[in-house]
Amino acid sequence: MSTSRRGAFIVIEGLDRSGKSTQADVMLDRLNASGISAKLMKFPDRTTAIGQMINAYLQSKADLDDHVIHLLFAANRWELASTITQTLESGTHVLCDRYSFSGIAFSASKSALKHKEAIPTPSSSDIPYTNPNLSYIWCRDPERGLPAPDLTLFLDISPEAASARGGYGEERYEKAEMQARVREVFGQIGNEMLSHNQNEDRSEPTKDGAQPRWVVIDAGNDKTTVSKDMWAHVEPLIAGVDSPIGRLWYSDDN
Ligand code: FDM
Ligand code: MG
Repeated sequence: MSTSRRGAFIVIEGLDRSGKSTQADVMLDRLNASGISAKLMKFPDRTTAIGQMINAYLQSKADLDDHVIHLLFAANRWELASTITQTLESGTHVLCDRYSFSGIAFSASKSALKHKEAIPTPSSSDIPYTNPNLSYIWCRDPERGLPAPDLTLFLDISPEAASARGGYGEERYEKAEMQARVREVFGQIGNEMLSHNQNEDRSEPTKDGAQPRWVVIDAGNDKTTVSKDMWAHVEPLIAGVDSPIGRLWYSDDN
């Protein structure tokens, strides 16, 4: 790889039990087996002091206000943002299991969604909202300016198919109703990102600074098919990236 090229920042997103962690491991092995330098990161990173607070919340050992836990998840990314940037600049690819999109989707799912018409799955609209203050925009704001992924692979699976994979665990958000709502917000994020996919020149930030590459992968398929589908989007990036690292939802004028 030429020294002027940086690593690619690849995020894997999706509901619980969509296969993110499995697929991230498969991809890391594949890259490393080809002698390509790649680092796997995961959010929440439960090893830091902030991560331990998040862990206690998720395991219901601590109760926190919905705004507070949202900001802790975002802070957990900000405390590792320089590690991401430095790793990419050293020429190593970063694979990331969950990122800002989970941060928005899980918190905003506690609130009513403003743009209902943009949401593809109205299935859980009868579920009461627990916190009307966590608007989509409020949830997105603390993520603004974080290193932007070059590619986000959204592993899409219905909550029904996900729970058929052995059920959810014991953690706070691992409930079918919440997962259905989270999928709706992921749909809204996907629409927002896909609307930028028209912009072919990815070296230029889009109007609101979002990096547009968002790809939906059918995660209901078998493991090998999913890996293959994901790889088709990753392969063009493994020679490295020429453009500077973008910033999420960021532009100079706001
Ligand atoms: N989660 C994850 C959030 O609510 N916000 C975030 O910013 C992130 C990264 O934490 F339910 C939720 C998603 C999931 C829980 O994640 C723990 P893992 O991937 O299961 O550890
Ligand atoms: Mg989990």
